[in-house]
Amino acid sequence: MPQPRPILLTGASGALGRVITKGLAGQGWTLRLTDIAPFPDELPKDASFTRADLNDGVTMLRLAEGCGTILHFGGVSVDRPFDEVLGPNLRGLYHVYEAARRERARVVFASSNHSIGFHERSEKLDHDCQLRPDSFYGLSKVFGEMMGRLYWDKHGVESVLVRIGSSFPEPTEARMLSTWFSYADLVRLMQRCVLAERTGCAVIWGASANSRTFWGRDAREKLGWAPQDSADTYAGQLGGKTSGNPVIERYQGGAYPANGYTRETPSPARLFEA
Ligand code: 15L
Repeated sequence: MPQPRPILLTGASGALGRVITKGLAGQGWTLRLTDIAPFPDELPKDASFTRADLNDGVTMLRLAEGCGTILHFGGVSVDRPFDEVLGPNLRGLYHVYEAARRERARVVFASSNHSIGFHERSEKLDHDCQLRPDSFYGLSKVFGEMMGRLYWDKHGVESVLVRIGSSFPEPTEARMLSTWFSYADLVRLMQRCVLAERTGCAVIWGASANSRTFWGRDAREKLGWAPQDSADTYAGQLGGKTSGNPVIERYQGGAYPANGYTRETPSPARLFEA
């Protein structure tokens, strides 16, 4: 059996990076971990860690040498001003894709629901819906998804673009009854992303099997993945846990669309305005 090619994981020291490291350790893969922050856990036997900035393209190329998959979870992961997002999420992403092109590696990109966050909660979206970012952070995820598209169309670099909902140990408010993505479902998805024969450029809704979901069709069959957990069991305790802010409650992205919002607060009569 040929040795599987190593996996490069960016953002390894972040919450999801740590979960993925733990989930993929001990399964026969060599893990190359990187982050701008130190790795806070004990390093698994089959992993190495390099502290690096995504802005450093030379180091990213070196880290990706020989890798078959790059799980790209690095960069700014919350709503921040444009200047803070620019380096890690745009230039850094370019470095990741250039490395993938050179190594003929597949990229799994941690996109976000904030790439479509200005869709109304009453809408049910498929993977090919219009992108409607709700923040500069969300806009950087749109950029990332389009980067994946460009590198597939132009260079045949495969991407799995995972629009992550809310990946936390458990849902904590009513919106997450729709958006929650359990850690176990996330890890199982990563395993399929690494193992799948062919993915092309695929969009996946990164959410558990929540019956209140905002999201419909995607490319999961291609990966052989289906979520097994659900936020439904939390409905009784979280159903009433809403914000009271009409902008937050109107849009799928929750607090992000409302942050810095300067349009008139919507009245019910305007709820379905395009
Ligand atoms: C995200 O993209 C963020 O990384 C995370 O902190 C949450 O805000 C999540 O989206 C969400 O929408 O719940």
